[in-house]
Amino acid sequence: MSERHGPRYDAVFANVNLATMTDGYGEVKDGAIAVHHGRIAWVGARREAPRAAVIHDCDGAWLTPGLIDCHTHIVHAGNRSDEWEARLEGASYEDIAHNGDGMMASVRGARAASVVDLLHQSAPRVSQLLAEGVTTLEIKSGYGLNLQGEANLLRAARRIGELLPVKVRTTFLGAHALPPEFTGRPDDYIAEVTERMLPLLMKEGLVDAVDAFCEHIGFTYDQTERVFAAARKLGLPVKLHAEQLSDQRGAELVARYRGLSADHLEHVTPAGIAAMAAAGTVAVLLPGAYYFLRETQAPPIAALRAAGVPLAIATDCNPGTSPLSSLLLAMNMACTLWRLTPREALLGATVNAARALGLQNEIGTLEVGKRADFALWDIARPAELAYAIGFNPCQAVVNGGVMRARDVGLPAGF
Ligand code: DI6
Ligand code: FE
Repeated sequence: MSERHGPRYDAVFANVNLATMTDGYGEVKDGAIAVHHGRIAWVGARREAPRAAVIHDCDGAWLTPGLIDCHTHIVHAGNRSDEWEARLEGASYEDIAHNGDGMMASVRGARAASVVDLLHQSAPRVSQLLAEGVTTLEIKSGYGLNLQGEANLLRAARRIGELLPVKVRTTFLGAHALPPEFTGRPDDYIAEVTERMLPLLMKEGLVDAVDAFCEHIGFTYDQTERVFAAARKLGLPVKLHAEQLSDQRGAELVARYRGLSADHLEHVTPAGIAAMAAAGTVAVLLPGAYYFLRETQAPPIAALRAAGVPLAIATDCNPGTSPLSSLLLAMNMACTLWRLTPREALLGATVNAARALGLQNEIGTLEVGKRADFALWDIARPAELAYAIGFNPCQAVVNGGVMRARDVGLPAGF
C-alpha cells in the first residue's frame, strides 16, 4: 500500500472476534475486517490489519454477517389477537379459515389500508428486527388478493427498503388464499394471478420472487404449478409454502422448478427431501408458526440434515400464525424445539438464508467482495445468539460499510 495515495480502505473494524460463517462459525479471534465502497475488502487477524481512513475499535465484540430474515409477511394491517383468543377457547386454524375469518380478516384490513397506513403499521415490527442485527429482509404480499391490494403491500415493502437501513426482497404471494370474490372458482383466481396480477406487478418492479400456499386450505399441486410456470415465463425465481399442514408433494414441485426454497416442511416426505437435495433447494424452517399453532409434527430435521439440504430459519412474521418479530427468538426455538445446534441456527439466519433468497454471492458470510453488512454483538461466544430467550445482545449494525445505531425507525415526518 502506498502512503502517498492514502489508505486503500474506507474503514477497518478492529479488536473484534469474527464469525465469518464460511466453515461452520469460521471463527477468527482477535480479528479485523476492512471495507471499501460498501464491500468487504479484507478479512484477517488484527495484527495484520491494513490501514484505513477510519478505524472502529470494537472493544472485543463479536462481529457476524448481518442477519437475514428470509420469510416474512411483515407488511400487514391490524392483528388477529381476537382469533388467537378464539383458538385458545377451542377453535382450530382450519375452523377459523373455513369460517371466512382468519386470513380473510387480514385481507379486509390490507384492502382498506393505504400504502402509508401499511408502512406505519409495519415499520415498528421491522425496527424490532433491525435492532437485532437484521440487514436483509424478505417481505411477501398475500393479504391483498387483488391487483390493488397486492400492489399496495409490495409498494409498502419497497418503501421500507428505501426509508429504513435494510435491503428488502419482495415476494409475490398472490396464491396465498382464495379471495371471497372467487369462491368456488379457484382456477379462475389462478388465471387472474398468473395472467394479470403477476405481469403487471412485475412491470412495476415490485416482484423479486414468486411464492404460493400449496395446502388443502390453499391451492392444489396443479394450481401451484400454474403459478410457477407463469413465474418461469417471466424469469422469476420461485419458493413455496410446502407441507406445513399436510403432504401435498409441494417440496417435489418446487424442487422441479429449481426453486430457491421450500418453507415450513413439517410434513415433507423422503421423496420431497431427496428432490430438494438434488435441486439445491433450501429448507426454510419456521419455528414461530409451529410454536404458535402448537403443532406436534416437527419437520424431519435429521433427514434434511442427512440429505445435505441447507437449513435456513426465519420468523414467518404474520398476524395469523406467527406474530413474531425476533429472529433471535426464532433461532432459539429452532434449537429448543427441533434440536438444531446453535451453529446451525446462526448458519440458518446468515449463509443459508442468503441462499434462500438467491443472494449467496452478495451476503451471508464475511468474505471479500460481499456487501459490508454486519452485526456487532456483546457476547463471549456465538452460541449465545441462539441461547438467550428474549434478550438482544446487539450493540450496533453496519449497512454497506456504514455503522448505525442499533435502534432505528422511520425518518421524522413519516
Ligand atoms: N402459512 C402460514 O403460516 C401463513 N401463511 C401461510 O401460507 C399464515 C398466514 C395467516 O394466517 O395470516
Ligand atoms: Fe409464511
